[in-house]
Amino acid sequence: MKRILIAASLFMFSWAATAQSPLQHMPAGFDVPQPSAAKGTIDTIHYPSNTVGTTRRALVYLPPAFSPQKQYPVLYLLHGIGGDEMEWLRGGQPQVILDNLYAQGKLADMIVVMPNGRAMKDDRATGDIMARDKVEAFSVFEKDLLNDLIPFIEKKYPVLKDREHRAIAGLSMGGGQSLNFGLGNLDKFAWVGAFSAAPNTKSPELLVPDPAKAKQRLKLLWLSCGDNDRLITFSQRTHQYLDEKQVPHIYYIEPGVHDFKVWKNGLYMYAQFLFKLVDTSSYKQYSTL
Ligand code: FER
Repeated sequence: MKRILIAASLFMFSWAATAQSPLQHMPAGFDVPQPSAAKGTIDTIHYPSNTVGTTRRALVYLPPAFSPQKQYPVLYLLHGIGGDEMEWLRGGQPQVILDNLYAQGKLADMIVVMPNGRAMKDDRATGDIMARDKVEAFSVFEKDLLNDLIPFIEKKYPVLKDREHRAIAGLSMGGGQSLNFGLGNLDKFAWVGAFSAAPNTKSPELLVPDPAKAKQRLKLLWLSCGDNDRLITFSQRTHQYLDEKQVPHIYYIEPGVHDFKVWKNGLYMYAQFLFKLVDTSSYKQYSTL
């Protein structure tokens, strides 16, 4: 019995030690399809949007071991200003990153929804993507997401519906949306991530008007950016405010620019935290290049 206890405590110790060391950024092959890795599936869904008045499209990644008998947490993964629901798939191949992480046992089972975050009738990324109505549509998406898409996903898929089983993250404009919508709706999201957040990110005082509440409700707040991204100021000012107000968060700056290298790494690292016990004492280890 004593021996079993010693073995068990050694196991717990090594597990805890692993859990506390910071995640390494993308190892070689993390985004290359591995023949031995089981593959998830990608559905295209169409949902009715009262917000926009159209039927809208989104992609849904189901993990390799998906079973309709189980219930899953959900990550909503958002694109940037030049993209649409296909952008992550085309530029980041998240399904490859996720399949590989599952093959290594590093990811909690979850469903990943990739919507179109430009909530307007013509939501294609064509013409002047910086036009005022197109940029405005990225903020209209908050209503579409909360009132149309999430309820649709929750009817169609076997998902857990509480805030602790719902995450949001995105790249650039999608990063700004994730911060705005996630921090603005702490009753809906406990996991919030922004990769290279864009100028649509609300000012820190508006994003987090009640730091004590954010601190209490958030499971994880992740900010990452490339050190040579000219938009880094939006991550920086958010990070500074969060530090001042002592809201735990990960601020991960890596060598890089405004591109998918940084965003894929962001997804690789952020996804591994999701829907697990998080040790906030490891956060400060990320705040370096
Ligand atoms: C801007 C510069 C960049 C801006 C948005 C972006 C709305 C977004 C970039 C991206 O999503 O990649 O001035 O204003």
